[in-house]
Amino acid sequence: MEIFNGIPAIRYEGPKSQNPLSFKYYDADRLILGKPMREHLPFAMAYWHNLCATGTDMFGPGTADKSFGATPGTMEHAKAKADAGFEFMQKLGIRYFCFHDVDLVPEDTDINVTNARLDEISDYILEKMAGTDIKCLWGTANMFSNPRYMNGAGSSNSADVFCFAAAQVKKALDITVKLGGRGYVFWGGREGYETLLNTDVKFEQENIARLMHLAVDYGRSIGFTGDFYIEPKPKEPMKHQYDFDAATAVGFLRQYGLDKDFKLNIEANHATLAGHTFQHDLRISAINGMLGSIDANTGDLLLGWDTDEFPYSVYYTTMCMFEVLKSGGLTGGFNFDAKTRRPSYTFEDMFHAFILGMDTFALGLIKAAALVEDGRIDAFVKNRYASFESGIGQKIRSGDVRLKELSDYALTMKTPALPGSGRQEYLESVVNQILFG
Ligand code: XUL
Ligand code: CO
Repeated sequence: MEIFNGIPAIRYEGPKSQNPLSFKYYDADRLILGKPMREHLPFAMAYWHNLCATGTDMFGPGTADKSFGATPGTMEHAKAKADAGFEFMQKLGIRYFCFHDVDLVPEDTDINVTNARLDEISDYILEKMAGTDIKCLWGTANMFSNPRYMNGAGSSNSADVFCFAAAQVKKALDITVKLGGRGYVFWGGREGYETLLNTDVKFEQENIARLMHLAVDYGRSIGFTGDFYIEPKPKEPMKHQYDFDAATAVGFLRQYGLDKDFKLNIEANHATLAGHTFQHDLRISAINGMLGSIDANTGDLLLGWDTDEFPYSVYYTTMCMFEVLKSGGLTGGFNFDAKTRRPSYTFEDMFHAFILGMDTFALGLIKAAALVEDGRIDAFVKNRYASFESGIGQKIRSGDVRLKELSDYALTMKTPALPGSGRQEYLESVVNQILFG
């Protein structure tokens, strides 16, 4: 039975098309730097926003009907959501999905019942996957909504709650492996604190690392060969979240010996909440060999919370794809962790949102490839550090020098020349020329 009646499969029609239900830039087979767009951009649907969220906010109930013809809270509804999701992905040509355990099925007060439901729905989803090219990008456990996690999961003060977190991680890993997931995410939803007056930060961080080690051991024992990811976020829901940003997460993973199994899942809106640009956190991840996957969305700098909007800024997606291309691509993908605005409550809006997101990333990819091919930016950066290519600079790089020698060198110079213009305005105009020229 068709759920999104009247909405056809979305096709590429080119930038001149005025058909709202068509791609203007995302042309799956088009080669960019020798690789088809579909391979550069493994897009994923976030089960939670697309199939579960109705637009509820602090001030009122949802506006969108996501019952898909079934009664919410039932297994019939869980299957209807899967039906809707697969029809949706197929109509858009999206090849991956991401899920939390509780997105798939209603949670029971008895975790054994919830787990049995997860077994049933994952059988059903496997059947739906067969004969399509749709795969699981990553799975995760929701360890932040249930009141038991009010003080965190791995970071909870309660050993019993820690065990529940372990049980959810174990089951979510089972389901991720069953569905062939490429990755497994830890977003530290409430892994943080409100006040130091009641918190042992060192103990909590060690416990989070313990939970992650246990997850890695279990995952590898059941044949999970993919990457584990931390998804950094500085605040919200907690005032202080431990995985503040990419740099913090890299340090944490190294400190606790988790860096061989983990990479980062960088979300644009989380990076800006941390006071960084999206591309900053991508770069920090990439230079540490930990750029794994991306939660593709955008925030609103005027609002300053996690608005999870569909990406619409070609400037930002260009900068993102510039980082991704230079890092050699993702092992994960681009998960639209994004939701339609509350007044965009119709099925058609769900399609418009994904068309917007996919086209914005496709255009960003095209422009980023043009920046790479143009070469002026990379050449400028390389040249900016040219003083380290020879002479004293080269000696510094080779480590073949002592502080006194550098001091003697400086003293004979008396005063150094200025370091050369950063040419920021010129470089920004190069970007504009590539974007709009
Ligand atoms: C919350 C967020 C999550 C994670 C998965 O801000 O981004 O949806 O992506 O738990
Ligand atoms: Co996210």
